[in-house]
Amino acid sequence: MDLILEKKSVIQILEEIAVLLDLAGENPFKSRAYSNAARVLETTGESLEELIRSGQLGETKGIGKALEEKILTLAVTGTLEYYEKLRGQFPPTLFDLLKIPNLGPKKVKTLYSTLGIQSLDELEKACQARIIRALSGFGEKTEQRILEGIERVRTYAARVLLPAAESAAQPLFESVSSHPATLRASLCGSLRRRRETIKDIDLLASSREPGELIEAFTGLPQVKTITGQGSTKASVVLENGIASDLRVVADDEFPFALNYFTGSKEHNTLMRSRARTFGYRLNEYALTRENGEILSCQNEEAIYWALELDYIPPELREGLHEIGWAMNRAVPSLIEYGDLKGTLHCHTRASDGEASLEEMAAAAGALGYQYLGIGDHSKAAFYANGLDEKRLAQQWEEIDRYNRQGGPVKILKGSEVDILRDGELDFAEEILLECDFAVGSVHSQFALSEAEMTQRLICAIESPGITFLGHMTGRLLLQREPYPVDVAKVIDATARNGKWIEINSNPWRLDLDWRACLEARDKGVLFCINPDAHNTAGLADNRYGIDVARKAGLGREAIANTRELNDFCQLLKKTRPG
Ligand code: DGT
Ligand code: CA
Ligand code: ZN
Repeated sequence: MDLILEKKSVIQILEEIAVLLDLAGENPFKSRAYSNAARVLETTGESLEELIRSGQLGETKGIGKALEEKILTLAVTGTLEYYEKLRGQFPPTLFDLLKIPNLGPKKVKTLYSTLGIQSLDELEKACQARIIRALSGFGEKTEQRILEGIERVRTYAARVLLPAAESAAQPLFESVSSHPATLRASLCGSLRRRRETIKDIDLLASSREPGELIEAFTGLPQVKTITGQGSTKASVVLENGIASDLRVVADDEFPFALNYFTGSKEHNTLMRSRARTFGYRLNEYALTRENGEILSCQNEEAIYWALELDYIPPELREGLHEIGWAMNRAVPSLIEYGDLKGTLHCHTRASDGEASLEEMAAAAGALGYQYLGIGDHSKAAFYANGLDEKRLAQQWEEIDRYNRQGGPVKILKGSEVDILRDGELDFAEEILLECDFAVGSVHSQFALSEAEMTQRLICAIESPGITFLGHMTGRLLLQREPYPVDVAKVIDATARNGKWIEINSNPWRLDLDWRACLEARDKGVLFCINPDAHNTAGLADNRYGIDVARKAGLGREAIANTRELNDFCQLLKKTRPG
């Protein structure tokens, strides 16, 4: 049987139907049936094809006859009249309101049915006119929070995650750099600095025939609309909605333009004032002496050297410590993409992962890793099919068997154990101490005060069995702000207890943030870069974690998992008492 929609899309539509039913003011049981069904599909290990082919779909707990039919229709035809009709009842811009934090379908329905509010702009105006606070169930505080939420939705919508920008940029860069009229080409801007989110793709090239390059760029198949076109610059919007600029300069200007358009703006400001201390003028075209004489620079390195600075890698150019480092010949030597010897915090099919132990291990081996730490969820994470003590013990047997047979990597036993509301852990201490490592993570009860959340995390990191906290601040980039927590205090507690800090490489998380890492390193804390992978492809996300470490200014020595297996295991033991 050929399915038009994959499981993921079916789940998404079921969830959307649940929201639409809430918006329509239907009986809450109805919408809960759809969100339950979505959950069930999400957590079952079996593929949608298998479920349908074996006739098990309708038998599955939480999926009745009516739902079975709808799921079948969706999967096979790609559409569902019931869903389309529901959707058609509301203006499409109304769904933007649901992206505002803490504004659920019920409140959106009130806004729509009592005031006819259909869009973010209309809601913003109503808030500014102080109309919203008068609605029942709202109030002055809610009104204020909605205004802040609208701001956030707009910022989120204006940016994309690094991997999305990277894969959109790759073909553009290849086309430009391989064009016969191109002398040199580079990515610039936030993408070259490896920022976690990106507004637009900045490209730079040098050429003797800029017009030809501009023509070729605007004519690329990925380009949807041309928003600006001159003789040396073009701005476009790509099919996927991301904007991109190409600038073309003369080849002797290339290093200066590269430096300027890589930024950041803050770094540029510091570079210009550094130039002024020598009586020079620096801009995007040249470095000039007071008498107008031009200092030629063949490449970017030469610009830094002309200003008596060490070369500064793009990742560090955020206007923080880098100029001071470069003046003192103290630019750190950063961890490189190939430096990891293994990784921890990966999931398998035992909880909410998609691959088996063996498949994950084989994929880790293919990346050149020597060890792979499995950290499936614990029982409190029931929605992720978390393991109880018995299933954990079974997994350990499986791991022992694997390690005895000898595969490409050594598998380390671990757990991603839920941190409960009060900071207690979901497994007893002796179980955690039997693991090779344990990740403590918050997956529920986010709405605590900063003091409570900080205490909760400190309590967890003080537990002898814990190696590090998973995704310490809980943020989801462009989706969810971090929970309120005093990161400095948690880092202090981590240092005091000889524990590590995770750099979670999942591109939605990149948590701990690079801005907070240096302070932790200076307190002597070690880091571990982990993909939090839920399938074999996810292991490769570690490159984004390495970007974070590089932006933080971390070298190989600060990262525990740059060590060979034996040294790494020694370090792991040091996180434990005794
Ligand atoms: P983004 O696009 O928000 O992800 O971040 P960037 O850094 O790519 O920013 P963008 O695209 O606006 O500009 C690219 C670079 O051009 C920026 O990193 C530094 C330089 N630049 C842009 N505007 C200014 C400015 O007003 N002053 C200075 N000094 N540099 C600027
Ligand atoms: Ca940019
Ligand atoms: Zn996790």
